[in-house]
Amino acid sequence: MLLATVLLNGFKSLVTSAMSSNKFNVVFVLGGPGAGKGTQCARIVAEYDFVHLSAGDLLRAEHQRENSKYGAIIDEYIKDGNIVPVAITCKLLEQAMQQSRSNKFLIDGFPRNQDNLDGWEKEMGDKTNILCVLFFDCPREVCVQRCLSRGAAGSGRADDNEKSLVKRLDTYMSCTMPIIEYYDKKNLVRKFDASPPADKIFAEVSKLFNSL
Ligand code: UP5
Ligand code: MG
Repeated sequence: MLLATVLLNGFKSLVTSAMSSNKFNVVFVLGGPGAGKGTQCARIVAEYDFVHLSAGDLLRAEHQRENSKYGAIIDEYIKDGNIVPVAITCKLLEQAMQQSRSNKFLIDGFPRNQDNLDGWEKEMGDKTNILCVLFFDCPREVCVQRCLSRGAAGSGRADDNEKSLVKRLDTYMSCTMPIIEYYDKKNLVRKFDASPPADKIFAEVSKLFNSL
């Protein structure tokens, strides 16, 4: 109990000093496909003063934008469950951050490999404070079931099918887990069991955000 209080106070002071600068404040949100990153982010922004930026949504919107020079490449990467080159994703994220009036962001689904991490640190490292990394830990079969159900319900996503999901999950395990481990070594990761109902997960997430 005492240790938990000490850790929470340490975390609070870390966050307070990080937030006091003029930089963008960022919470990264990671977890497997269908882990519930978007669902939890929607709930967080409804109650707390953060703006939600989903890297996947930004890429899908760019793919659909008329005359986008990246449309074809994004389509190819997403369908194959691969990770789009960081220059494209980072540019979209930075644009969205600059256009927002906020300086507190939930960045959902990024960084998901070493290329993303290197590109982010090079372009955005000096302009941002990373407050923490939310990690929604979800069993593989639950991830698959959620994405397939969403696809069957008409999500329209090119990657909500069995073939893409095999690749998405492999990419997550081989490329994204090492990034989560990298941040864990920096003591920035806050892990949540992503299998219970969304309300129950959010009750845990709220405890963290109430302390920010
Ligand atoms: N659901 C959610 N929570 C639930 C719960 N607790 N109990 C029961 N059901 C729950 O949820 C998925 C589904 O599950 C929904 O139907 C929801 O109602 C239900 P969601 O909140 O959408 O989960 P999320 O983790 O956001 O799943 P998503 O499919 O969006 O995760 P991905 O990481 O696969 O998708 P993303 O959009 O981030 O990326 C897609 C692709 O874009 C990547 O594979 C990659 O090719 C590309 N990409 C990049 O290249 N670079 C990037 O930086 C980002 C993406
Ligand atoms: Mg999502």
